[in-house]
Amino acid sequence: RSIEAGLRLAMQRNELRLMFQPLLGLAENRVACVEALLRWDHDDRTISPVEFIPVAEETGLIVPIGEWVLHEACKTAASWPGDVRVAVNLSPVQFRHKDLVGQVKAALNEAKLEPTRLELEITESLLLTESESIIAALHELRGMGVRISMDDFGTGYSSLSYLRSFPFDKIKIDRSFMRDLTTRTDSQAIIKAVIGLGQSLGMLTTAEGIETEEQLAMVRAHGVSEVQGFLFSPPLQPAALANLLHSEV
Ligand code: G
Ligand code: G
Ligand code: MN
Ligand code: NA
Repeated sequence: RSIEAGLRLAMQRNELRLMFQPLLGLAENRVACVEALLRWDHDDRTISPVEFIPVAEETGLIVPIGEWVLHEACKTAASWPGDVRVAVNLSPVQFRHKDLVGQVKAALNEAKLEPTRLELEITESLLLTESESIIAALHELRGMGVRISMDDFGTGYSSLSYLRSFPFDKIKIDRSFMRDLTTRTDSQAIIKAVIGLGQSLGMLTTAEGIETEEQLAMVRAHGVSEVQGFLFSPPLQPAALANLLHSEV
């Protein structure tokens, strides 16, 4: 497959890069966290992770690619002003690799980044197996001070049980719930309940995919901690993100 062949060479050819999307903290009214999003520039086009992450997972290439993402994200965050955190998406396949915790430690050390400045985003599918070694790795990372977020919450099979298998720091509510927020009362009720659930469990909540002022007003009224979406900012080039952060200090 051509994607696989190209992906094998992508790192040595420097074809991978990160974009950075800021999350706005509503209480502070400033950037609370920035999500690193992988891009692959190949053959005159930019390939979305939606296309190549599945191939990277099947072939195991996600392990070295994920390691590169960790190092690059930590290095970039170390240059930002203030205490803004960086969020990195992790694939379940990276957890099956034995030394994920060691990779995270190495990335933090090399960048001289405090562990409390790193967030790791995992999806519900990681916890499908309820594997003890995965839960142990999550606890070890959290014990170091790294924050663990549940990404795309609400799209998996049994979301609520996962909240009992691990004490997440943050729940990111999937953007599919924002799409019809202003027209469907059931979506509103779900959002309100999930934000309340997060508050009861002592977890921060992020509303993903906020594109309109109406959506923002609604999630704000329900007490969401952070918003992410095109209304506040799309994913930015590293320099543009750094400018945004410097304009805040
Ligand atoms: O940025 P974009 O909307 O194209 O991202 C599409 C999907 O790819 C999202 O689900 C996002 O979580 C995932 N993704 C982006 N960057 C990374 C990454 O570095 N590692 C992994 N595993 N997934 C990523
Ligand atoms: O699955 P995950 O939440 O990691 O996916 C992040 C992806 O969501 C990024 O690739 C980003 O491009 C995309 N994204 C971010 N904000 C918005 C938004 O407001 N609307 C839509 N449709 N996508 C968004
Ligand atoms: Mn994410
Ligand atoms: Na998401």
